[in-house]
Amino acid sequence: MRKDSRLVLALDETDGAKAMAVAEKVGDLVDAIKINWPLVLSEGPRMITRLAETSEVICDFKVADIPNTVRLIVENAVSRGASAVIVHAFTGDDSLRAAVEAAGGAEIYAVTEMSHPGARMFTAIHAEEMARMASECGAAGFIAPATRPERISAIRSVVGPGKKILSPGVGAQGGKASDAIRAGADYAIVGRAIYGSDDPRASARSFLDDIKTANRAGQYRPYTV
Ligand code: OMP
Repeated sequence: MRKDSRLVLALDETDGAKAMAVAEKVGDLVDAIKINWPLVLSEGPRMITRLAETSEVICDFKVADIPNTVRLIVENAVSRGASAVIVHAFTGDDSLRAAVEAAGGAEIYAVTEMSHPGARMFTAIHAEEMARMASECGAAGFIAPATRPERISAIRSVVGPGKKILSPGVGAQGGKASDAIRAGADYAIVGRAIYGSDDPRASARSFLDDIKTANRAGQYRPYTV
C-alpha cells in the first residue's frame, strides 16, 4: 500500500450509490479504502471489485476462525481485488499462517487490541503477545487503537519499524490522527467523520492537515505528498 497521505477511509456507508459517491469524492486523498461487513452485506462482495478499480481496498472482515475457513475467506476476498485483509490475532498461529499463505501477494493485517472501551477487558491484556506471534507468522500490518495512542507505541515497540500500523478510532471515537501518527502509526483510519460529513472532501482535507502537523514535527517517518 502506498504511503502518501497516510489516511485510510473506512467506508461503512451501507448504501452502494452513496458509498461510491464518497469514494469518488475522497479517493485521491486517501491511500486506501477499507470496507467492512455493513457495505458488503448490503451491496454484495462486488463492492470489493468496484472499489478496487480505483483504489487499494482493505477488506476488514476481522476473520476469526479455524485455518481452513480463514483460508477460504481470504482467498475469496483477494480474488475479488482486495489488497489486504484484516484478521483477528487471538485465533492463534495456525489461523494466522493460513491467512498469510492464502493472501499470496496481498497483505494480512492483524487486530491485537481494539479501539473501543470494551477491548480493555480481554484483548488489550494480551495485545503485545498477539502482535509478536502475528508478526512471526508473517502479518504485514497491525491494527492499533488511536483512542489509546500509548498502546500504538507499545505495539510498535514489539513489531519493529518494518511492519505497518493502521489506527482506527479517529474522529467519531474521539482519537486524533496526528496523535496516532506521533505514537508510531503509519496510517490513520477514519470512517464516520468523513463519509457521514456534509462535505467528505473538506473533512478528509482537515484530517490530512492534522496528519501533516505530526509529520512536520518529525516525530516519526518521512511524509511525502
Ligand atoms: P469510525 O469510528 O466511523 O471512524 O470507523 C472506524 C472503522 O475502523 C470501523 O470500520 C471499525 O470497524 C474499524 N475498527 C475500529 O473502529 N476499531 C478497531 O479496533 C478495529 C477496526 C478495524 O479493524 O478497522
